[in-house]
Amino acid sequence: MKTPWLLAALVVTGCGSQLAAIPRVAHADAIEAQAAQEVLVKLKPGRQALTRAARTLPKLGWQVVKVQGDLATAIAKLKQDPAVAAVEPQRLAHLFDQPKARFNLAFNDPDLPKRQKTDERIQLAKAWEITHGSPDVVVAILDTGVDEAHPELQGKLVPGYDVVNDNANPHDDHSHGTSCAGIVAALADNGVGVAGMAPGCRVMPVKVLNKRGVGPLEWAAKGIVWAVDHGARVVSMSFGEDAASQVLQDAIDYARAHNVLCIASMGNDGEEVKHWPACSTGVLALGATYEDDRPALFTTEGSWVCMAAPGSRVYTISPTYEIIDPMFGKRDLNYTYFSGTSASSPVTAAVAALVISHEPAITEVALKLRLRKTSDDVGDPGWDRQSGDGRVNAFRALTEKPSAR
Ligand SMILES: [Ca+2]
Ligand SMILES: [Ca+2]
Repeated sequence: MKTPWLLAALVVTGCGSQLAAIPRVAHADAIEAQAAQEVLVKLKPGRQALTRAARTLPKLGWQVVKVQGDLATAIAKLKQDPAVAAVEPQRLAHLFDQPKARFNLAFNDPDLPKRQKTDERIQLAKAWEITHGSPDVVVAILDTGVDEAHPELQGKLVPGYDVVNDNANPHDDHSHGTSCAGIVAALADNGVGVAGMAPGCRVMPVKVLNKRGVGPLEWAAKGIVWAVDHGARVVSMSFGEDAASQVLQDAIDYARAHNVLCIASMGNDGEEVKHWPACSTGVLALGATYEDDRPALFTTEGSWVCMAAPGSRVYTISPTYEIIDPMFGKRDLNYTYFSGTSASSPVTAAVAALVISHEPAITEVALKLRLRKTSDDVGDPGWDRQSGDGRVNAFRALTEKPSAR
């Protein structure tokens, strides 16, 4: 409800017996309706007050006059009155509308600005005005597991599976999987750290890679089937093998037959190298872009790339315990900047999860098309070998429904 504070001021500053008839506490709508039939009149010095005055502003020389009939006619008539110096309609002041949501105004997570450039590229704040994601929509992260005790994953995980050790505890002994999971669904609005890009959705951790980040494709195939059978709508795979695999293709076909979208990273070779599942039929293969939207120089290129997503310095979570990588040394604790096409897959998985939250009935085929055709063209004009159709755009994916071309 707009507050007509100017009218309230008039009631207070006005004085004299004429005010007695005006209710002190009137319904705001009544005051607004009354104002529509009032005119403010300023008299020339020394002129007599108009007898019709309902109220006065004596120190300013103004009167409030009630008008019968058409306001414009009354104002025109008053303007011709030689005693009148000025006349204007009673106008309503109102509080300004709340400012439009700016960058990440929605949540209080203090480190969200560390992802600002990325989020702005994919129009995430505008997408969040439509949906933060539904807890019913589950993204399977097929990776090295997760730090299930991470404060930013509390309430954000559904039960997962450790294919490597064949148990129900997909604990992350590498860090890669935790960072991917955080990109999708890190806890929002808890006053710490970051927020996932689909913070209302949930993650299913499926460990298919060991602590060195390696695993036979049999594990990946088993992981895909397990994720599909346990309710995932999206499978994000930030890994690859350099040879074609029929068992992997069969698992992907199984996912697609169950309306589950499979997303895979192209790789970080900086040249054309075939990896599977990126090359597998029916997979959404993702290249990476820098924060300024250039296709990343490190991204693996090829005719099979479908689209791209931010994959440079994406701020996310990392395990709360120490992990020493034999190649890269000590991993960052709790939070980290995460780069590579490994980031592009979960970014896109999060956007896909937002779209499914908004349109639960969307098919895997339609979703793939939607993500591709609502992306923003980057790099060389049109489809190109680094970024495919373009860089994912969360807001456009939620609001545009392009037809098949
Ligand atoms: Ca947070
Ligand atoms: Ca392009």
